[in-house]
Amino acid sequence: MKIEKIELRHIKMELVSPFTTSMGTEYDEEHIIVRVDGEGFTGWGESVAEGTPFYSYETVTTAWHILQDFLIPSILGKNIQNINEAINAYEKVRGHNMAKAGLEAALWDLFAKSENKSLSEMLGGTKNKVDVGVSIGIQNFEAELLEKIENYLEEGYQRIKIKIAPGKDIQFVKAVRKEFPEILFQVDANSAYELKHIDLFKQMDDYNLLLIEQPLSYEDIYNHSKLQKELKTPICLDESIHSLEDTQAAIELNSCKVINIKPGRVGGFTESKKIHDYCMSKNIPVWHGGMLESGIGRAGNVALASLPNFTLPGDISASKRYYKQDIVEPEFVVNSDGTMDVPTKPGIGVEINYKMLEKVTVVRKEY
Ligand code: OSB
Ligand code: MG
Repeated sequence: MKIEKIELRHIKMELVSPFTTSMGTEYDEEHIIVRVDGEGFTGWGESVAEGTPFYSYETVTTAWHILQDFLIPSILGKNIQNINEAINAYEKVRGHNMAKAGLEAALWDLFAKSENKSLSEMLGGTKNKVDVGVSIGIQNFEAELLEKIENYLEEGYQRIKIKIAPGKDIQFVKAVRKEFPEILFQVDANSAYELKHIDLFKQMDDYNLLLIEQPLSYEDIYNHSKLQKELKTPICLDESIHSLEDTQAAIELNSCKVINIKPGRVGGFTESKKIHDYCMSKNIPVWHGGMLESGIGRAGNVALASLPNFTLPGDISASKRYYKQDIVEPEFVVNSDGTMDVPTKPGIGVEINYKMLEKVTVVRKEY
């Protein structure tokens, strides 16, 4: 496949409602859309680096720099036989996983389209529907949260995740469990706590949580192993896992019992598949995280989540849960049974809504 042209777009999309986590409040989401053209085919990917370096050290600006000055020059104009050849071309670049994952996603779409296969098929997916959940930001009042949950459950979501932060945690957990004793329910701390908060997490053991996501520091594996030893509830790592090696360390040390996979955080679908396969061999369930993606990134997430060891519902929600209008057609919807259909058309399996894409583009550059 001759890589003839690459385009980057810095996009900014307004969220339907502000999203508050222990890291702050987001009103709109900035990402980079990567387009790769070759031999009459067009591939699309999304880099999930955000406007701020709060979830990850990467930002739209650092990802743009790494893409423009290192990743794109390593493959542009070259003849690339497969994805691994592309990855090898930029293997000297350390870190910057979100920049890498955006480009790799566009290449997967390009190769899948050229082979007339769906992305799910290319990745080794085995499911035609994936189980989905919803991630709800921190609310000011319990009543607001309960109402939101009620509405999402009515839409079919199979699992509720709430964000927590010190002072906004156990009382919300109690209120949700009281109102909804049976639902699949989990919390995400986004690294807001320390080992000294262990009693709080022990209290959470009484509320039948599916898991506690990333309670401690964003690079930590060791302290999570100390915390997990004291808890019945499974810990799930998100921020701390950047690679297969991190996954192996976390599982060997019993730092968690579940892994959240986000292709952006681990550098692409190739590394995601390795983590998925390793976890499967160790009987560790995985689920697909989310980064408030547009439909372009979401399409890739749904395809990846169709692999067999994604056994817990993902943070993969309908387009309308995030944005008034998505930049793909058809938009992603949740079925009443809490599943989402895996696209079957070639590549990402959805069309680009160019009018919307143009509308949300802040900067566009061609290489
Ligand atoms: O920690 O899972 C997270 C969004 C941005 C950054 C980090 C996280 C999240 C979410 C949203 O929880 C999940 C989604 O896309 O629905
Ligand atoms: Mg998380």
